[in-house]
Amino acid sequence: MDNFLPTDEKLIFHPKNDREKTILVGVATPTIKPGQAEEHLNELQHLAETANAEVVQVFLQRIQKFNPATLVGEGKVIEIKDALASHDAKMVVFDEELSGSQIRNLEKRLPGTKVLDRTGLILDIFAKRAKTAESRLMVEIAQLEYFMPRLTGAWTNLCRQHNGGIGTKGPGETQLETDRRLIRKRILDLKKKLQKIEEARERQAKSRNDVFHVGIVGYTNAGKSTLINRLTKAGVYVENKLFATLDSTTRQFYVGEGNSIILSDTVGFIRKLPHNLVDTFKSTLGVAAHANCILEVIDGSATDYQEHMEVTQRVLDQIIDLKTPRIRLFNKTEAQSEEARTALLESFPDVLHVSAKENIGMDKLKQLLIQKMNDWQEERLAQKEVEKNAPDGWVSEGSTDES
Ligand SMILES: Nc1nc2c(ncn2[C@@H]2O[C@H](COP(=O)(O)OP(=O)(O)OP(=O)(O)O)[C@@H](O)[C@H]2O)c(=O)[nH]1
Ligand SMILES: [Mg+2]
Repeated sequence: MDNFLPTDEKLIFHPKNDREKTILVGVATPTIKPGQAEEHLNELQHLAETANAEVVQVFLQRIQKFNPATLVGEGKVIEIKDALASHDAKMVVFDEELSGSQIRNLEKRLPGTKVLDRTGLILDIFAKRAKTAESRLMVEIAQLEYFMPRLTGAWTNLCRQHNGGIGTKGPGETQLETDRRLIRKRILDLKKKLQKIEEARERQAKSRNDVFHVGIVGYTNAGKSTLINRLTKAGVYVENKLFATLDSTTRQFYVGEGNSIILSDTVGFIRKLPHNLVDTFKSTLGVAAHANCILEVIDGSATDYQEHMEVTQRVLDQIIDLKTPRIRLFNKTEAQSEEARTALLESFPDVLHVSAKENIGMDKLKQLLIQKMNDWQEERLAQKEVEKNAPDGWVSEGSTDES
């Protein structure tokens, strides 16, 4: 069982293959603002290209409510089928999450087609990007949790025991139950291994307790890695693709007068990330959870930057103490029009505008970091003073190692 999903079988798009022709499908309900559905689909296209797919057609259906059987309406399924045939494509990706039965129904109506959703696509990218033992464990847990309720039809070709290929009938119920039991056990084993790594990370974080630690967070592609490279020459991989970074990188940033700050780059956030994925990735994001200050990078040139900020906030709510001091940056300022920049300045007068790529605003950022570091040092000194004067055995709330 050690290799339930052999490395290559974890990938839906195989890197060696030619780019796989793919059709994308988005659904806009009346609650979605005009333009928003198109932005979501653009992002899905970027994700598909990151996964090495060739997008041949994009559908957007406006509907009152989702069709429980196939998500989109019957007529749209027929249109998709015709489009798949005319492009000779064998893959369709939905922007919304599909249930196991929706995948089954769609595969029945679109024979010979791999049907997946945004999460499946993200997991595929994660599987390709995972480099360290820690991120490989996280990806495998997330994949198994995702595949378990979908263990049927095309998904079976991801499972070692069933090499039935695309569109073949799934295993019988008894076999499925056995598979699910084995997968649950595998997930538990992997989680135990991951916990050990997390504990080691926590010990490491505690051993660095004396140095001010800043976690760089933000939406995927905002420029987090470019920023850490700019500040520390970290040499982190940067690319105009989503999820370029999966493993966190930690570097020292010398700020003068014998002081250093620790900066950590983390995995980017994205909208519609299922809860279990955030949960699993808490380990990498744990780097941010232990930070003394959060540096949030926002792509100020993105038209949907506000949604990026909301998504970032929702993820942060789950992983950090909201009292943690925060610095916000609008990055890519040189790529914005004058009007867009002015509008941003009016709406967010306290947010710094920088360009990590063009080296704009870095001095101001450094000053701000030093200021936050000084505040933190002062607070620590005050805290130590309180502890020194406290009666024996009394420990104040803020003085535990977790702080
Ligand atoms: N125009 C412009 N592009 C930038 C700037 N900073 C970063 N980029 C570009 O934005 C893209 C993403 O940069 P990364 O640094 O990889 O972004 P990231 O936030 O680390 O992304 P993930 O690791 O995918 O979450 C790359 O093509 C960068 O060259 C900037 O200040 N201006
Ligand atoms: Mg990155």
